[in-house]
Amino acid sequence: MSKSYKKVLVVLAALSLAISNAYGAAASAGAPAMTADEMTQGSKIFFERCAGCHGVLRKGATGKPLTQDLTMAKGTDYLKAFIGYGSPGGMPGFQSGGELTEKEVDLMARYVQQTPVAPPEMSLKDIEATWKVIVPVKDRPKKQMNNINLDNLFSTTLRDTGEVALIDGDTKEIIVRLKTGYAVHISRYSASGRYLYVTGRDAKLSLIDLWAKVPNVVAEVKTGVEARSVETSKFKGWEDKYAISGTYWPPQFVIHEGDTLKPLKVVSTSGIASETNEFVKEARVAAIVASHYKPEFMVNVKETGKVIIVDYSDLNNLKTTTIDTPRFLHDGGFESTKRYFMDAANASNKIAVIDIKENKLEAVIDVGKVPHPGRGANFIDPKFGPVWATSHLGDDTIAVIGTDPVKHKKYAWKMVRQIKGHGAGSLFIKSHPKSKNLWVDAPLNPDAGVYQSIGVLDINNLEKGVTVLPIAEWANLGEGSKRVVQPEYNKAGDEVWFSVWSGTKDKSAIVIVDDKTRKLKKVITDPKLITPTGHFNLYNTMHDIY
Ligand code: DHE
Repeated sequence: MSKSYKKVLVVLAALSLAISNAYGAAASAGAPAMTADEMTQGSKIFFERCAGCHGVLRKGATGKPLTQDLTMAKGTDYLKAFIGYGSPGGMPGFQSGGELTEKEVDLMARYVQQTPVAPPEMSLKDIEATWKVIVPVKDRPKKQMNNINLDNLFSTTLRDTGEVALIDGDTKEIIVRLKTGYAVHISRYSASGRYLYVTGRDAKLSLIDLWAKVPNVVAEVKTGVEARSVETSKFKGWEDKYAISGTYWPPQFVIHEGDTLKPLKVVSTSGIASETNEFVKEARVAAIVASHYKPEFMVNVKETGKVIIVDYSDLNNLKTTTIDTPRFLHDGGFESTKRYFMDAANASNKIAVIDIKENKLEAVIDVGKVPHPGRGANFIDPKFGPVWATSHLGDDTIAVIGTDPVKHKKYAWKMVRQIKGHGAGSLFIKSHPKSKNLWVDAPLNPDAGVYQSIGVLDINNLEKGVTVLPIAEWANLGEGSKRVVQPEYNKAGDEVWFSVWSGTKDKSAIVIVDDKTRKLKKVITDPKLITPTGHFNLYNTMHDIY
């Protein structure tokens, strides 16, 4: 267990103890009894499994609110069934999926009936105190010291070991596994392609130098207690200059020096929500994208429904533009010209389109239930021209949205097709400019036949419907949940990579499919390839190709 994660647990344990001591055995009057040990365990499980969707203060976003008035009214038995077996709306079954035991489910059903407690804030000084440069810039190589074809490098999340595996996209060999944050979440590359930034759920941000003989972690910083996002400055002249990290807790974003991670600026995101005009303390930072047009970052603030456009050209006189959108912004990406940010307000079932050239809201489009695009998929629809697509967590549809206001004006910012994927519980959809395929996963579907497979559609014949490929079966792994997650292309756009994600004690794999033939090309297995989830091709991620 990493030091910083231990620190998080110590903070959470201290908070639980404080509650227990303050309230006796049970944290809250009327709530089921819990011992101090159970509260500590509950805090740990809640942080690892629940806070991401329901929020630290449990006010809800992607997941339903779990405030005490609501949970106590439902009662322990109802909550146990819900936590254990999930719901068709996207709540995973933690017992049926093997993540929690029956005893832990019982504990969590009681835990969520206690009063939620806010973890501490973190100032620039607090963040700076966690900052560590492991290899100073002056001691780093002046040129690439390895023979890796970096453009085709993949950084694969090994979720539960808190590592990333760097995989050579040409040879399919694992080059190295590197320790990063706990329950590592996403990887992003610097605009030159030299550096890789990885954030853990514990808000530990790691900087990896890809030019080193064997790529290594050269700096680290802890930006908060919980995080999901990181991005880097991509505008011409600002390559590798800054990184930006967003945290769920504290609700804020931090701008860092690109090659050292030194924290330079912290900006709070708590504030007044769009639509309700009410103050939201826990206004979490979800996806962040970087403009290719201007020195700007687009920061999604989930609960307030605001996109904060941050001009990073002058950090002392920071200019921001705040755009109101529907609430509960989560993930999103650019359409093919990169002028419009297609942004999922997931709990509002809408996509907000932000014009990042004019810095204004261009359109809001109703789509299916709980859109979850990842960064989405761009392709040329034979009838509607350039389009961007999202799949959904809450239903089995794929929304296809026209994105060309110049040559296909009448289709622009309209859902021009709503087609069937292969099941609800989808998280990611992907295509590539050189491909005729649209790939869609469904890792959170309750049916193993669905979550262990992938759906693929022919872009030129979308009416034909989805073809389902049994990716997990192809991996031939034996026992395990084997959720198939996140299609990702190689640089050439002729291979698609999928993770087959099982538990920590099971075998997992990466399955590579030939994009043209849709046939199995390679299965990467390794005893150390534990819980692979996201994977990020350097060239495609850096250039926002998807
Ligand atoms: Fe993610 C992206 C948040 C659960 C794999 N995830 C994101 C982003 C956010 C987010 C805000 C966008 C980052 C960006 O672009 O800057 N994810 C959350 C959650 O809050 C949630 C729902 C619950 C939680 O507790 O974390 C959650 N995510 C998961 C998973 O369970 C997944 C499937 C497996 C894992 O590794 O944890 C998962 N999330 C991913 C991946 C991306 C991602 C692979 C990047 C997609 C991309 O194409 O860029």
